Amino acid sequence: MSPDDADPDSEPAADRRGFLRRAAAVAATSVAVPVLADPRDALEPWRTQPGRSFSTYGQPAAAEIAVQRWPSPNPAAPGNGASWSPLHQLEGSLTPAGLHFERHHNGIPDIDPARHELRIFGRVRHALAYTLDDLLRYPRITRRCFIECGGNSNTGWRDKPAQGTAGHLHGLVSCSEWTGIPLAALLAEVEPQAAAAWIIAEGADAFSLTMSIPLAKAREDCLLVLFQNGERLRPEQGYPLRLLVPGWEGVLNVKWLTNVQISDQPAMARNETSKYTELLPDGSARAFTFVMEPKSLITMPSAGSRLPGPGWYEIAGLAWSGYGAVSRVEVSVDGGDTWAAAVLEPPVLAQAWTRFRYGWQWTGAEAVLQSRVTDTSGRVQPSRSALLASRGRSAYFHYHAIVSWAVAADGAVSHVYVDATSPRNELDELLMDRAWD
Ligand SMILES: Nc1nc2c(c(=O)[nH]1)N[C@H]1C(S)=C(S)[C@@H](COP(=O)(O)O)O[C@H]1N2
Ligand SMILES: [Mo]
Repeated sequence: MSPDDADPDSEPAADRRGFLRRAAAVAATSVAVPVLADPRDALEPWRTQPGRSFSTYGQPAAAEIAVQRWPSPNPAAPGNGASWSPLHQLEGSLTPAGLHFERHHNGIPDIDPARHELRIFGRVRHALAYTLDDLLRYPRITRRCFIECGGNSNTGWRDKPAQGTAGHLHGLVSCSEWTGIPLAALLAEVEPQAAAAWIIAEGADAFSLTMSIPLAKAREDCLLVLFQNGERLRPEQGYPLRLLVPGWEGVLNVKWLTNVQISDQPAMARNETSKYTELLPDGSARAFTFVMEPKSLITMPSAGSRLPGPGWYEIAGLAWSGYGAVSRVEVSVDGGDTWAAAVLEPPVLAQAWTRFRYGWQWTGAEAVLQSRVTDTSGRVQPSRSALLASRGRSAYFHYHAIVSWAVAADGAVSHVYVDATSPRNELDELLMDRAWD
């Protein structure tokens, strides 16, 4: 073979033999098996004929078809429920659009974008209506942001630890790259009056979700979203237009956005009176609990999986906070007795998911895995007993306590509570039919 024939991608044969020797040498500590024959000798059928041709819109590999959202088993009414994102089967810190969690109160409207309008009116100098074509002419920005339902993780309030996968228990949160128009740009056009203090956003679905948001937040960082992960919004996420309210409760992120009324007071609509208000232990009630607290959980390994045997594992998970960026994640493998810093994988952005990783040598003894996040505001994710003490037993929203996964001697991973006040390992079945907001 002349040097001219050399394929720049192939290693010389001598190096290849060296590689095989080295592979056999590391096999003692690796999870892989030693290579006994040259792997290039046997050709699989897919190497002997041309592959499938091109497609107009790509789909996941056939062998990955089981990676799916988990829809509410018992919708309370047509189109009222949720589908949980399979957090335990995903990697990185962005959610594929097709696996973004869903929460609708009355289904997904089939909106004709040519007839959809955004109207901004109320306490303004100029009430204005925008078509989609109008909106598509404005300058845009892109940012990563999580959206988390205020009811996410709320099986945690139950007396016994619900058994389910990380996605089934905590998957009403997702993180996307959103592109759209800063709401501030359109507010500058309509010119709110001096008395204006709130915006009241309304969706064009049959539920007409109506939510009040302080005008200061609307001006600060709210986004009129047109694109999600590079493509136009999915119908499930609010096509053709949704409001993004960074770091605040999911319900405020009004989908299929059509009306923005500028007001001097909040609407006191259903989801800010009969829902999203909670009695505290001292008898007072809290309302307008906008910001999502710092939260983290280990997604790998997590409940429902089984470690194949003692040895090396990478513990990995997700952390986020509505108050800013993640500043630290600690991992415990002994139920919270000792903690060690996890590695944060860039980018580490405000109000976005941060992936954390931690190397662990499992001896085969029982272990309890936990993660704990601190955010840039200094807030720390609480233990379950601390959260229960501050929020009482009437709480339903904003469960963000440390999550504990127990690893049994046979490698089986389950959900446990480790607080002194909770019965450890007394399992509850997973009943999620009313586990959203
Ligand atoms: N118009 C409208 N907007 C809506 C809802 C709805 O039912 N209708 N559900 C809200 C709730 S409770 C949440 S948690 C988020 C969920 O957003 P997603 O379905 O894109 O994940 O949308 C919010 N926006
Ligand atoms: Mo929600």
